[in-house]
Amino acid sequence: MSLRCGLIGRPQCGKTTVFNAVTAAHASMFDAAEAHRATVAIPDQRVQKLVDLYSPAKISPSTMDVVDIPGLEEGATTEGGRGSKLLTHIKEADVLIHVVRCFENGHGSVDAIHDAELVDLELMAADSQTLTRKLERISKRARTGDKFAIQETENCQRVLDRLHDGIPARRQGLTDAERASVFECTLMSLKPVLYVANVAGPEDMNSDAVKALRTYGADEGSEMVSICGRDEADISELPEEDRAEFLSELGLHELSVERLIHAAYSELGLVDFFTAGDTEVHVWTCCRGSKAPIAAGKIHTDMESGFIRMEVIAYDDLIEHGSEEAVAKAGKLRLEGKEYEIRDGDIVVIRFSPSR
Ligand SMILES: Nc1nc2c(ncn2[C@@H]2O[C@H](COP(=O)(O)OP(=O)(O)OP(=O)(O)O)[C@@H](O)[C@H]2O)c(=O)[nH]1
Ligand SMILES: [Mg+2]
Repeated sequence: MSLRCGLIGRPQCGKTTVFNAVTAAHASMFDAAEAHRATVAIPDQRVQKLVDLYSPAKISPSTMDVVDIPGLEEGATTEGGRGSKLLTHIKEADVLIHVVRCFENGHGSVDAIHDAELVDLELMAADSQTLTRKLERISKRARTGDKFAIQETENCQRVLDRLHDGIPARRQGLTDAERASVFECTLMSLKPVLYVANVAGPEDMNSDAVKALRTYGADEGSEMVSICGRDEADISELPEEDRAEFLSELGLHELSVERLIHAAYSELGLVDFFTAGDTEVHVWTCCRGSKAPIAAGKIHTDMESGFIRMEVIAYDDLIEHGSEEAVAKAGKLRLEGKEYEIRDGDIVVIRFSPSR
């Protein structure tokens, strides 16, 4: 399952430009009403090393679906706004990549925080409608004295009140009970956010606007990356062998897609592990701290339900010793049980009893 990223932001903040920089999809900036969508392989240098070792017939990297969601202007999400398609895209996303304009253009001066807050207002307006509908539904049951409905009503009402005070749900410090009560509403202002400061050039990578946005993000525990959208979109069109040189001219070591992915993984607490052999090298993604059966379930549900044990080699050990046999000889092939927490870079073989 791909990591689903939704690009949001004020009109003309550079969403489509960043989309092109990240996906090399060459989307037109002029069909502003259309959502653009692309799937990109998540770059991971370890995969190439594994491919060199195993010479697999097939390579399956982790992938990321990126959607450039247009039109989050004022009023877009309110009843009658042209918002329902837009909202579906946002609701489907695992993480919202919020692009904030940190370059000057004809649309007024740079005010990163103000712009970010305006986008949040739209998300909150939609969330407020969703919560109000839920409250209408359950308050009838609450009036009959249904204890569960009374509790749900109180929880949802508290979240709604704070939305009306202008606090996005992800900044509300929700209790577990509140979180559970609003779960089915898929609140947009509760989605994890990764901020992208879209700057004009490398000299602006640490501008005042960028610093302000970083602090704003840090207040809610969100990551921020700066991207020279326009330059990096140009670079993504170059042949692969030429990219590094132009990137280093911008003072960058990694493509924007790599920087974004690192930030998204850290924000969402994700890790990658591998299955590797001569048929396939496959990258799997799961939450940091997942127990072995849950991780195995990413590969196949039978592997979770019938989990027996996991044979694990750490990526660094494999590279150091050069083969699975050599790792085993060095005593570094581990047998792990149900309580093992998967680590980033584990190369695993699952032993399980298949269901009948
Ligand atoms: N200087 C500079 N201009 C940029 C940058 N990124 C985008 N632009 C310009 O800003 C304008 C808008 O860029 P888009 O990528 O179309 O912005 P958008 O958010 O997709 O716009 P809408 O879809 O219409 O809301 C274009 O003229 C871009 O060339 C950047 O990093 N630096
Ligand atoms: Mg656009």
